[in-house]
Parts: sequence; C-alpha cells; structure tokens
Amino acid sequence: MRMIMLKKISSTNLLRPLSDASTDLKKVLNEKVPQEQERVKAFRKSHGSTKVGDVTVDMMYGGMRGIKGLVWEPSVLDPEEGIRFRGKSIPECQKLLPKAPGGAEPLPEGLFWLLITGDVPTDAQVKAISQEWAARSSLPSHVVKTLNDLPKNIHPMTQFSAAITLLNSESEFVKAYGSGVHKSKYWESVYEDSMNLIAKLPGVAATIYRNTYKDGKGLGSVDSGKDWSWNFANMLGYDNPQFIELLRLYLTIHSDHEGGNVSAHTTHLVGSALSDPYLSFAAGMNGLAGPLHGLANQEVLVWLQKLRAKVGDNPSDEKLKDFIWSTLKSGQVVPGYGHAVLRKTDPRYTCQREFALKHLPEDSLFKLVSQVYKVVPPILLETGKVKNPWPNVDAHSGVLLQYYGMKEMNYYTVLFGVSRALGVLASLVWDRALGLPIERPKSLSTDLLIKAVKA
Ligand code: CMX
Repeated sequence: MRMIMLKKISSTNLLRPLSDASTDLKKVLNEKVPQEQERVKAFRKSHGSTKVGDVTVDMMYGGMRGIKGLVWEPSVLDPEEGIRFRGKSIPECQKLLPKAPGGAEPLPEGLFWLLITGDVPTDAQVKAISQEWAARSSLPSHVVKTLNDLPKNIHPMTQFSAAITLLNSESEFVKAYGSGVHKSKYWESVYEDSMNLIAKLPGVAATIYRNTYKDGKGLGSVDSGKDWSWNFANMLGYDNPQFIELLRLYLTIHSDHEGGNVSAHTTHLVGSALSDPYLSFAAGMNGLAGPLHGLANQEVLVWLQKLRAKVGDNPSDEKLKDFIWSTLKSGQVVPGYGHAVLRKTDPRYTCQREFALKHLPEDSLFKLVSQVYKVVPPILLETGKVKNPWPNVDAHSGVLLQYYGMKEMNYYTVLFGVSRALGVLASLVWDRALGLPIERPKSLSTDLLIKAVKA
C-alpha cells in the first residue's frame, strides 16, 4: 500500500506565517470582512423590505427558475453573455490573471484570490497561494487507507464524495464550534477548512485516479515550488506541459457559475446548517454527480463514442442528424447542450474550443465535436421546447482530455469537482462572514397552493 506524500500539518502549523502582509490572504480578508459586513448591514437597513421579484405557480413547479432567492458574491451569470467572476469575463480573466512561467493560461490560484477578495491578485499573491496549498496538501492516513480499500468498480465520484466526507475529521470549524467560539469568528475556521480542503483535493482525486485506473501505482509527490495544477498533473501521472496548461484552464473555468446551480446551492444550503465545509462540499459533489449537472462531462464522451461507433469518423451532416433525432426520440437528452440560465453558447465552451483550435486543430474527435456544434442547435430548436439549444461547458472538456491521453471518462466529473471547490468554498467563507442564517424557504402543498391562488 502506498504512503501519501507530505507530512500531516497540525493546526498550529497553519498559524505559521507563510507570507508577508500583502500576500497573506487571511490578513487581506480580515480587513475586507468588517467593511463588507457594514456595507451589507447599511444596505439591508435602507432596503430590507424592497421587492426584487415575483413568484409564479410555474416557477414553483418549474425548478424555481428565475426566482431571485440567494445572495452569491463570487460570480454572476448573465443569460446572454455567460459567467463573470467578480465582474470579469473569461477572456478578461485569461488576460489579467497571473500565469505560470512560460504559460498562457490563468492559474486557478489567481482565480480563487479574485473570487474570494474581488481583487485581481499580483504574481506574488498567487505564488503565496501555490505555496500555501502545497503546504496544506497532506492527507490523513484514514482517508488514504479507505480509498485504497475501496473496490475499484465504485464510481470515482462516489469515492470522491466519501473521501471528502471523511476529511471532516480535520475540521477546524468543528473544533472552533465545539469550543464555543463566537459566531462573528466562524468565518475564520471556515476559511482554514476551505484552504485545507482545496489543498487536499488534488491528492484525493489523484489517489482515486491511480487506484481506479493504474493499479495504485506511480502517485507523484507535491513540490512546493510548483503551482497547484502542476502538482495535480504530476500526482495524476501527466507531465506534458500542454496538458498542464489545459488543467490550469480547466480548473479555472469550472470553478463557479453563480449560486443557484445544484452543486453550489447544495454546498451553500448544507453549510447554512453549520455543517463544516467538508460535509457541505461533499453534499455539493453528490449533486455534481448527477447526469443533468456535472456528470454531463462524462455523458458527452459516452454519447460521442456511441455516435462514432454508429456513423464512423467522417459522417455526413445527414447521418449526424439521424443519430441526434434517434437520441431525442428515445427520450434522452443530448448531453452538453442546453442550460437552465444561459441562452447563448457557453463562453466556457468557447475558450475550450479556442484551446483546441490552437493545440489540436486536426484531431478527429475535435472535428466531430465541431460538426456536432453545427448540427445540434437547429434540431433542438426544432423540438420547440428546448429553451437554450447551444452547447454548455461539458460539450467540450472531454475531447481535450482524451487528446492528452486521459481516456477514462468516468473520471472527468472528479476534475470538475476539484475546480468547483474554488467557487463554492469562496462563497461559503462569505456566507459565514456575513452571518447568513440557516436556509429555510417556505413550501406549499398543491391543495394549499390552489386555495391561495383562488383567494
Ligand atoms: N437535449 C434534449 N432535450 C433537452 C435538452 C437537451 N440537451 N435540454 C433541454 N431539453 C428539454 C428538457 O428535458 C425539457 O423537456 P421536457 O419539457 O420534456 O421535460 C425541455 O427541453 C425544456 O427544458 P429547458 O427549460 O430548456 O431546460 P432546463 O432548464 O429544464 O434544463 C438542463 C437544463 C441543462 C438540465 C438541460 O438543458 C439538459 O438536460 N441538458 C443536457 C444535460 C447537460 O448538458 N447538463 C449540463 C449542464 C451544465 C452543468 O450544469 O454542468
């Protein structure tokens, strides 16, 4: 049985200053939190009873689409334009955020700094986060042992969720809550847990990958001089610099998609009961594992393989159309297409397409994905019911991973999960900093709703 890389750090070690004032994220937050608390307090005082929307019967039966019911600071999703991280579009983030030496894609460390503080970080600030996550990356032995003991036919997302749940043995928040810390200080231990969890996720995810697909062999170790994605790739067993760049881009763009999607909302909801960040995030990951959400990442590749098997490598548009209609007529969705909020091509799709055009323009699977992009939207429109016929993020990620040799599609949603931690945990820290209460919307039975409408 393999041993995991770094020594476990104790909670006192976490207090060791790893960086100076300007690069110490917790210090930066310590200044921002009281300012933001005051801003929100003043806003609620002046506008607490201002109406921001209506709720219809259709919204209640229709998955609460369009109901404005959550506050989420790190990102906002515009239906026409796509995601903005703290006001910045994906191309802006690609331009503004620090890169690895010689690299062209943003480092996810920088995106995390942006999501949690609202500021674009300096190179030094991003370097400090890389070092801090490397220092916090060790896994407790019971988590490694449990992962090593799991049967290899257990889905990687199930393994991922179980390992994250087990990590709650390390929770600083649980300790702080148990010792009676004042609620105004909750955010501090939620921050520690969030940083520890993000730091440990690549080790968890890589252990799952090596165990499930490589007989547990060859897990690389963490190098504190390298960035989070480099270390993740190394632990996975990939050293192609282009793959590492892809991972940096992938881990940046899958991080956050405002608060109402299943993984984000679940993490936020469970956290509102003061379940610690490990339990909250594990709950979110169980939602990400659904085929209408993050598992679509895997489902797209499964579907493309079926498509290829049926129509070959260079199908005519007509053959492609037939296959798409047969998918729809058999009552299945076309994975990777459609969205609950977006009404245009997802910019996360577009930036992955641009990556492919730059690095793998002649790849046959990429060409097929491009052809599908041309053929699917008019068909979905023709059904007359699909509100958004355009591709989402999941329609493109698998083809890139396949190209660099990561063929194990059941694993793809785990990568999505590692990235998603950045957004939902940044938000969870703010949930506690702003003192948001336990979430408890009102529900009605159909009988009561009919009565209410008649009245
Ligand atoms: N293929 C076939 N039918 C689709 C469809 C698709 N890609 N997208 C939507 N529809 C159907 C819905 O199933 C629904 O049908 P019914 O009325 O028969 O139930 C109808 O069109 C209306 O749905 P909608 O309002 O357009 O979409 P929703 O907001 O209900 O659902 C989503 C959004 C993403 C679940 C849906 O588009 C879908 O199932 N897409 C395929 C799966 C996928 O790619 N998921 C990943 C989304 C991104 C992510 O969260 O990671």
